[in-house]
Amino acid sequence: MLSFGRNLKVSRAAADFSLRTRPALALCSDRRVLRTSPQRKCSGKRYNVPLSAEFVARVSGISTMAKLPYQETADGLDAAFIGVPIDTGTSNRPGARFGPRHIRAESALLRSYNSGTRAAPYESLMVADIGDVNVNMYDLKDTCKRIRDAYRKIMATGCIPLTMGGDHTIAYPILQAVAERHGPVGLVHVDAHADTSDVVLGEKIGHGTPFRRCVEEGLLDCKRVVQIGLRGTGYSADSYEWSRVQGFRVVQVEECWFKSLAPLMAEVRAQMGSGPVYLSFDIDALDPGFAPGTGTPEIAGLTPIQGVEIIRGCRGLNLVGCDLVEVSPPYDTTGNTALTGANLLFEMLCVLPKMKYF
Ligand SMILES: [Mn+2]
Repeated sequence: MLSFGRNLKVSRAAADFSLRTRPALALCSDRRVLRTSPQRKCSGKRYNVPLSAEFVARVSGISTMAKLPYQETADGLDAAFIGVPIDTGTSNRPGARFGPRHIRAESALLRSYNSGTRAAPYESLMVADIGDVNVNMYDLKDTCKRIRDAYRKIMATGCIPLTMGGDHTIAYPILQAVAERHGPVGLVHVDAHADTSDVVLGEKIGHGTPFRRCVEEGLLDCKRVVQIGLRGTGYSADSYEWSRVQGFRVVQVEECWFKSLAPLMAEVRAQMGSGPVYLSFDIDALDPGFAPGTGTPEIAGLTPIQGVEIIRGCRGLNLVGCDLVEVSPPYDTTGNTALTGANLLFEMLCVLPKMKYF
């Protein structure tokens, strides 16, 4: 049994444990308490605390995001990691259905504190992994309905979802549920592609269309939408004209090359104001040299540093949901794309409202 948490007191006890090879249960004075709520009762903390690799081997245990506890619903949580394992909306290389489980596996390398920003997420918020949406691999429209229904329940609890994709189709039903709760939201959309096509191969639903559908349904506050990192070949001279006509700010990747994106994010924060904001981060925004494990890679993309700058630049915004999509493990031969995704999700957690910094 490895279900104990970490604080200074327990760390000392756990160090004793490792030296004396005493059973982990000895850390908990009351086994009945351990069975009901192992993390919190044992650590004596108010919040869930991931198992620390100082005392529990990274490779051990059931694979959850950041080695957090698993629970079935979002009840009682401030933020939840959740997987949406689909790639049936993908137009090119498949594999994103395996994204959540590979992000979880690589996330075993994450630690509790953000040494760059001094954010302490597990001293600030109640967080857990709530598993995956039960998708329909044979019917994308039914999958969208299932996603919307699942996120309605999450949003009803007040919990902020941190989603592991899955292809980018999922942003549409997620935003349906988010907007039901919050009204039209601002959107920070980081991507190589605008994902605003109307119809692809005669279909309205796919990973190239979610933000067109969102605009049609009034889910976005279009003056508070920014798309960052767009690039690659297009179908016409004015590939991003539709976005601009809606009122979106479009920041093509050429505007990002060789620069810190901190100044851009100051402008984005002014654009977003105090209203609710959703952050949608497609891993293909990063250059495929850094993140090759994705379905529709485009050369000359953002660096991981710029990706982190964008997310850290969202600190102070009224974030109501975040996703990290399009990690495709079959094309991720080293696991580093999934690892990058896991780190970016941790960075997202570290900028949520009510985060404490030490
Ligand atoms: Mn996308």
